[in-house]
Amino acid sequence: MKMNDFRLDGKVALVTGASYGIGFAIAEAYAEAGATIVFNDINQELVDKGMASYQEKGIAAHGYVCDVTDEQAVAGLVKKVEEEVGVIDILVNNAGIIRRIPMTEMSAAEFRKVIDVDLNAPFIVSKAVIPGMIKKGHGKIINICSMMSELGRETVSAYAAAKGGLKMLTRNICSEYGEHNIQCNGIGPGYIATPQTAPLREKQPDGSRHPFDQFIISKTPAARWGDPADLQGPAVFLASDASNFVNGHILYVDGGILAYIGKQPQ
Ligand code: NAP
Ligand code: GCO
Repeated sequence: MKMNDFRLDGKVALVTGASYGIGFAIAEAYAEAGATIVFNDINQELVDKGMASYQEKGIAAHGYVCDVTDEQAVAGLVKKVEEEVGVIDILVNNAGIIRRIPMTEMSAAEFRKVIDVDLNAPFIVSKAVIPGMIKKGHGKIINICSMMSELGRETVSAYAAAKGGLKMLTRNICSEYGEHNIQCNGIGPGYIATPQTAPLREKQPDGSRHPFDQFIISKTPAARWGDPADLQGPAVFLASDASNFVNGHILYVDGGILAYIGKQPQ
């Protein structure tokens, strides 16, 4: 093994939904490792916001507006990227939403929307980039899974169903395209401080921590929320030649949550 195996020089990386949050952090690390960054988001305002953030970091990213649930739009995005930037070597299916609603109060439309973004879209985008990867003779697909790929909790039925499905889609892409030197793995972040989890960390009127915030601290051996930067090293590893024989694996980056029953009463 050479330390260069962890580099991404000469690679084109598409990170979906990467104007901010986890996607942005992963793209930033990929740029640091030498990759050319391509990202999309759902509207021009977010893409512009993302472009400004990348420029602030000295990253010459390529940003595109594209709804990842729209198969035609995704096909058009991949074609445009191939024409303007190059064939995609690394895909991170990061774009995602969550709806926290008790199942019996959730409409089928709300359930379908979460499944559409968090599960159907990774299928759609992966299907669009795999042919180019086969032609190139290599490819890396990284699906951003979740604790909810393994565990349930109240109010996140659609999200857990989607992220559980994404774990198995990861394993199936591995099974179907491994012979083309395409590795498909997942990253399962623990509880990470981003806009998506901001409601779970809101200070209470009396200035105390949100009950869920306290709950997560008690369930995490690291006794802290994760930062998007905690995901950068694992994401670079799974996008690099250093992981060419790692396939179909979900790498949990959770501070130990999945290994821990929770802080016992003192
Ligand atoms: P976030 O802050 O909500 O960012 C998600 C990004 O995806 C946003 O830019 C969002 O745009 C974009 N997006 C949503 N729907 C889209 C669509 N149809 N087409 C294109 N872009 C779309 O989330 P995050 O916390 O960074 O999470 C990123 C990924 O990690 C998600 O898949 C999430 O499920 C997963 N994850 C998060 C955590 C955590 O604790 N934060 C833990 C485990 C897994 P909008 O701003 O318009 O919504
Ligand atoms: C929630 C949180 C989690 C995190 C993440 C944990 O409401 O439980 O949003 O789902 O986003 O998926 O891994």
